[in-house]
Amino acid sequence: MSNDQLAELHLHIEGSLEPPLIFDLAERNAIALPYNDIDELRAKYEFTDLQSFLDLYYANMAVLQTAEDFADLARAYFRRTAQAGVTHAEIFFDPQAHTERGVPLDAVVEGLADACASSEREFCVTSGLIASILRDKPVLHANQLLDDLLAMQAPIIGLGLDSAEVGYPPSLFVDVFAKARAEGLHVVAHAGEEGPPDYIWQALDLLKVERIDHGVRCLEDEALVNRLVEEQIPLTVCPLSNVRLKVIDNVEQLPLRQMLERGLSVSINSDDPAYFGGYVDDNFSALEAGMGLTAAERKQLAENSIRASFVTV
Ligand code: ES4
Ligand code: ZN
Repeated sequence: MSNDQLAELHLHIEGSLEPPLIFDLAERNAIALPYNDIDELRAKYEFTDLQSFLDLYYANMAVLQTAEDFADLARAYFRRTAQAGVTHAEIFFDPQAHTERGVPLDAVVEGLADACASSEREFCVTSGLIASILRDKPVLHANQLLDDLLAMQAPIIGLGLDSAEVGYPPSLFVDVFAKARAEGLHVVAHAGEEGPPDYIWQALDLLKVERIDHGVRCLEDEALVNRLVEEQIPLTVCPLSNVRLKVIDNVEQLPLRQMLERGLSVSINSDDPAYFGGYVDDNFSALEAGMGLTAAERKQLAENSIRASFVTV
């Protein structure tokens, strides 16, 4: 692996929807926004916890209507993440957040897949799509979503689990994850962001996930840390996200050095860059400023990201 390879493994494409694009798409689709201008919208970007962010994140998606909108969204992400030094991206999307608004699943998938193909040529970023289940919606909807994706032979590499965590344990989704695995999809889940270490155990033992998204609360459970180290289960950590959602007070509080020294396979990711103060490069800069991240640590994190990726590039 060359030193200049870097993968982003934890990125919600809808979380890369920047305020200027929200206004452009609102105009294109004749959608009335409840804000007069970008500054008024930006004033809403103060979050107290995960749910306060999710409320705005889902509301802003109203402007995403057509395959072209999804393609424009993803192309803007690829352009920016290429500048950040990312060479490979495994991208979450939230199909239920769109189908429940009446947007056809194939418009979402077609737009995103088009952008993935054109961006590989234009920006030299390889990619894969991971459909993510909204865990705070009925389990039946998750089963239906997977069936629909399989029926349309959607070009996805995996299945994920996101949205409001506490109260929606991985155990609810055993059947849909078993089916996804049987169909040859990779499986990952958000766990241990706001939820307890037990949710990480469940994601591993019940859903048999290959990576944990966030997972920072694993440090509360020594036996769990041992397991994650032994099996080299990757943790896709998102420092600026954790700060903006008040999981931690500042990036210095993230025990990243301790995690690396302990042998955990950690990578650095932007999660929802339009909402949390930046892309992967901004996350690395914050770590350099906040905890004096060294060049060797940075190299280790980049190597971890490539090793943890699903697509051989
Ligand atoms: C998310 Cl930060 C975060 N956590 C859980 N679900 C999400 N969906 C988009 N961003
Ligand atoms: Zn996330």
